Amino acid sequence: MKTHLKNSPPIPTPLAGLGNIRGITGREVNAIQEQLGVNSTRELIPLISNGRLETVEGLTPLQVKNIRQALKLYKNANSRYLRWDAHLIGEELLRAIGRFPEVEKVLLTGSLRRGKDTIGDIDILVQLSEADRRKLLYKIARMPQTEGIIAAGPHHFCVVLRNQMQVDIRLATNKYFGASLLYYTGSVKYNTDMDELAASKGLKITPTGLVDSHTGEYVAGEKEEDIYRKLQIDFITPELRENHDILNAAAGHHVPPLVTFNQLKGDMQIHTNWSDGAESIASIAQYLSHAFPHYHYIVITDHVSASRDNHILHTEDIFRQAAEIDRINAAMGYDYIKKGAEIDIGKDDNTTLPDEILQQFDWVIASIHSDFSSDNTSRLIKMCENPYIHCIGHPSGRLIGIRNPYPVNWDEVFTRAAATGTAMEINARPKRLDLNDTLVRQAADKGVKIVVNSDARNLTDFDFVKMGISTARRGACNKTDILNTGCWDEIEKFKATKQQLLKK
Ligand code: DGT
Ligand code: CA
Ligand code: CA
Ligand code: ZN
Repeated sequence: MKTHLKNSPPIPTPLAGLGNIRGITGREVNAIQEQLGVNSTRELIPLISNGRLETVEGLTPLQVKNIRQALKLYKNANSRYLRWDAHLIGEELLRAIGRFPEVEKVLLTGSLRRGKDTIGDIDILVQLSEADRRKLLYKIARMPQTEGIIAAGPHHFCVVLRNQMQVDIRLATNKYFGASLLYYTGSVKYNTDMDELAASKGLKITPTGLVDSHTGEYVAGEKEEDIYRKLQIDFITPELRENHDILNAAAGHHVPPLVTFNQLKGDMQIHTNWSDGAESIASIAQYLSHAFPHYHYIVITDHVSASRDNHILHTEDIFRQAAEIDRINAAMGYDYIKKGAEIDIGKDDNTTLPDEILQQFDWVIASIHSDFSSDNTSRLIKMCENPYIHCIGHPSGRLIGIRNPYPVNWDEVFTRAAATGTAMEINARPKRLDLNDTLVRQAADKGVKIVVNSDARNLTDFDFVKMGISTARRGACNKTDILNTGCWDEIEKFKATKQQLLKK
């Protein structure tokens, strides 16, 4: 039975799932629905580019621009997965498939192996004998993760998982495992460039081997390295395969050495239950000293503010927190835990805490947590010029699939950061990965030091740092580009240099 409340306006039928699209108001939805006859989210996506959005009366050009932006983000978020989510599922599949006795080797390929921020589908390469392929197909079909097999050929199974993720499983024998690994790691552009290089040497790269382009005779293919050797170029690590100049560097034998996770000496952005984290300082210290034994130090950086908001450490409490850190360090026998803070960058380009307070900390990160649409260049530069701020947190402000980065003149910001000795963060939270690979490279080229942090709120978050390291590697960073590969003495030196630079 339908009833209408007296005097209230008719309630429009909501578009299916439309409540989920961030950045489009109910009023805008109604206008679009009434005037364009659009009735589902699916029908909204073409409006990004078909010009019909512009014909809707009552929408200003700015509104149209914002709606288009929101739809683009929505479309991307719903067609690609965050790398972290795909990584967890990919690793689970590797363990499951690797346990089948006929499987000789199994690895991730595609964008997941290259370490992209977002992943379209999971690609897996399995080595086993040709005789065992049918058996493997049956076993994969019966895995608890599998919903169904979409396609199965002699070299390839396409699987849909119960979570609706798609997985391409390619099959190879030992003879051409390396060739398949190279081919299915991609990217497509990289494969085309490699093809050109091979052609110039009378060779051709195929998933079943590097072959002579005239006779088709097999030349190499067991290992990726064998193929690079035959092409007379340096091996190119998967994270660098989307880099424009990498083939030239490989031909000239100057592929840069890249930073590794084991080189990290500490995590420099950690939240505890003093602000918005879930864990106590003691349990974090106990966990990290066992699970990440190569860390020499960790920096506790709760949100600190003079306001009394929830989930923020009030300035009156920083001394109590410091005393707790001292107690735990004393029990551990050395200064493992450093006293840091993450502070907000104010709207007026100022810090939200006075210098007298900032000076109390071993490490201060300044981050933008408000005003995400204006140009934030001057806010970031102002932070670089403060002698007590050491690092800019999640500098671009993007949230993958949710919010685009705010406008910033990066050239100016990185120039000032380098001149003032201010570090830039790679915040490794899966939705952030901020700075991204390209900006990291741009910063490092200017001489800006990069800090890779988990920004953890829970014990399981500390592993995010591994994704942050991939981003650094995609940005071609080596150990010296990353500040937290240094021991604490080097961090103190970095801070002292900043003081010196600002005195000049
Ligand atoms: P994604 O899935 O969108 O995150 O990105 P990828 O790179 O994983 O792309 P995907 O899954 O379509 O294919 C995996 C790799 O297989 C790709 O990076 C390179 C290789 N590949 C796929 N299609 C082609 C093609 O048409 N030509 C060449 N040369 N390689 C291809
Ligand atoms: Ca893929
Ligand atoms: Ca694929
Ligand atoms: Zn933050």
